[in-house]
Amino acid sequence: GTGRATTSGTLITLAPTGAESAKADVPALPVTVDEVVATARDCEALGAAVVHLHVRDLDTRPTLDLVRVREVVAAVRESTDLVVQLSSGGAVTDPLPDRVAVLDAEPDAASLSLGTVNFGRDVFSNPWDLIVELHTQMRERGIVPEYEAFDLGHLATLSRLLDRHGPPHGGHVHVDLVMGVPGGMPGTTAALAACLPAIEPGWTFAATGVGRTSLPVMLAALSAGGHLRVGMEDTLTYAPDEPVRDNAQLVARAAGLARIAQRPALTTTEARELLGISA
Ligand code: KMH
Ligand code: ZN
Repeated sequence: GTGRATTSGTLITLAPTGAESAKADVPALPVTVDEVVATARDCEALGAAVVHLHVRDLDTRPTLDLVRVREVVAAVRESTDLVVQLSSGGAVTDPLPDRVAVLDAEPDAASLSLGTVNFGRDVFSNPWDLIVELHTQMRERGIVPEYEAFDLGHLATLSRLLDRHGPPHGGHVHVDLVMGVPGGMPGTTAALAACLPAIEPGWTFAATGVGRTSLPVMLAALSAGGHLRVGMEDTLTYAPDEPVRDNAQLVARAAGLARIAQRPALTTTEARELLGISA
């Protein structure tokens, strides 16, 4: 494709927690309801428009327990205007049916990973039938997917998915390139550029680079007309030998670079319009 949809602004998605880091190792990681709400509010004020949520239990471990997931969704909705996007990726150890069941919490949006990938020493399992199940359930329930590509081939899977199973709820296709996972595509400008021809006209894309690839991926995405995802799910080091202080520090840097690129952060209202989410 050539005519990727562009907007005058940058959609910034905050991924504050993830499922892979332990609170004991990263004390600044938001894991309680209050911590998640506080970081969501701070980051909304700095330019985040979407929050990508993984939920932790009272022992700070990742959980897909629906009571807990609903509690966090409600608390973030109560205190912010952010688009609430639940992870359907969960943790690498989560049973696939439990990852589908998070849709019962009725988020505005949910992530939808497009293929199985090695994830360090683990395997992040996303077989075709799961992809179709999540896509179909989201269509039926009025949840907007954010497709996640960890590798170039995942974009071909997205084209095949849409050909066979129709457009997502809201009609707009937004795909996040998750780069720099050990086992997925590298977090480099060259890899991002290699993805561009596979992004079809009318789609929008964001990119996030895990670990030290955060900054080069961010700059490459901005220069290519893409959007951004940042947060402590993906990045725990702000600069060499400097741990991330909090999510706000990462969102502030992303919003600053978006401003410099003359594509300032979209508001939550603009983000809903772009993603096809009704207010
Ligand atoms: N926790 C990773 C194995 C997603 O949220 O959709 C998968 C992940 C993707 O974070
Ligand atoms: Zn995630």
